[in-house]
Amino acid sequence: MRLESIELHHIRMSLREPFVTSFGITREREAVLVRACARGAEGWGECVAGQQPDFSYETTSTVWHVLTDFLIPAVLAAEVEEPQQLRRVLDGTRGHPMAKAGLEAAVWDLFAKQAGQSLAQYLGGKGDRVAVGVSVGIQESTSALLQAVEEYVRSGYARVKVKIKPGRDVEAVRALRKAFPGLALQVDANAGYSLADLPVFKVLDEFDLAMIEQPLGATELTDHSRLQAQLRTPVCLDESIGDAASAGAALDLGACRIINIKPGRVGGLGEARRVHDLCAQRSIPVWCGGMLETGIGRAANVALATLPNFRLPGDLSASDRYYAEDLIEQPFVLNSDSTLTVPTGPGIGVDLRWDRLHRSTLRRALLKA
Ligand code: NPQ
Ligand code: MG
Repeated sequence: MRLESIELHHIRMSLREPFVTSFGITREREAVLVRACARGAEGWGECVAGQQPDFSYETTSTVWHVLTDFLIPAVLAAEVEEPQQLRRVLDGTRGHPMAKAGLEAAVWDLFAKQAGQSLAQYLGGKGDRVAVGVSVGIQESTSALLQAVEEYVRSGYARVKVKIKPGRDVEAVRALRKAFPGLALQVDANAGYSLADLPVFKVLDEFDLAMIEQPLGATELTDHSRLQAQLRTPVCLDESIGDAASAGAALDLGACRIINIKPGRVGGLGEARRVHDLCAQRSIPVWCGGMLETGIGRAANVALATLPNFRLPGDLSASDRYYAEDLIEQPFVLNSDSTLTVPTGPGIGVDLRWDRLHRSTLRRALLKA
């Protein structure tokens, strides 16, 4: 089958509140949505690169450039019989995993719809709910953090991840652990520390955290293995894992005991499933990360998280965690057991709100075969 057209929408959405991490502050979320059309059906995907090259080197501008000039022309010229075949076409371009993942996701959605299956089924997942948690940004003060976490716990999140950065770590986590003794709690440093900060991690190691996510630089696999060797708490890698090969290397080195899987970071749902399968073979639990997705990207993540080795709660919060008005008809709502319900309709199983999409759109492009 040949794809007939691919459309891009560069959007900007207002976040309910700014999201602060060790790399910066995000007030509004930009993203590029991809629509792939063939034989009267359409699929949607979301490129999760942000406005700045901070979490990764990609931005909405690099995604736009690489998609319109290289990836989309290559895909429109190719015969595609199943989404896994896209890899060969996309690998003609080096890097740019978030651009590739958004395009690939649109094709997965399209093929699942044509097969009359939900994306979860089509990927080989099982179950009607996935366990979720919430990611809480760095707050003004420890008391503001306690209050924010209190509200999320009250609204039903059974697992809380808090962002840390140098100088905003030990005191905050100590206060949280004291206020919420039994809470499943974990921290995410977004690569903000170095091995010289070992004393900080030694203190954090005493707070019974579920994991410490990406403490050191993205390329510092060796230092992560030195750190993990000195901690009881599992290290989880996020930014360091770019594909199944780097996941294998990290595990060979003992750099982590848990892996966070984000389709955007590893170049697509196909590669995400390969990282999942590799970790399953090695008895390493995985969970699905989040990138402040709209309902489109969130729905694909929820489908992915139905694979069996997603054994820990994902950063797959309800739509209203980030957005007052999500882009989809059926926003994701938190169930009382700290889960989201997996959509059962064909493909990603959610429908776009065109009125909201139009209001959020900064620019559009349409490429035809
Ligand atoms: C993480 N996400 O796990 C990321 C970091 C993150 C939910 O904690 C714009 C683009 C803003 C990408 C904010 C969560 C972002 C972003 C945070 C990624 O490390
Ligand atoms: Mg992270």
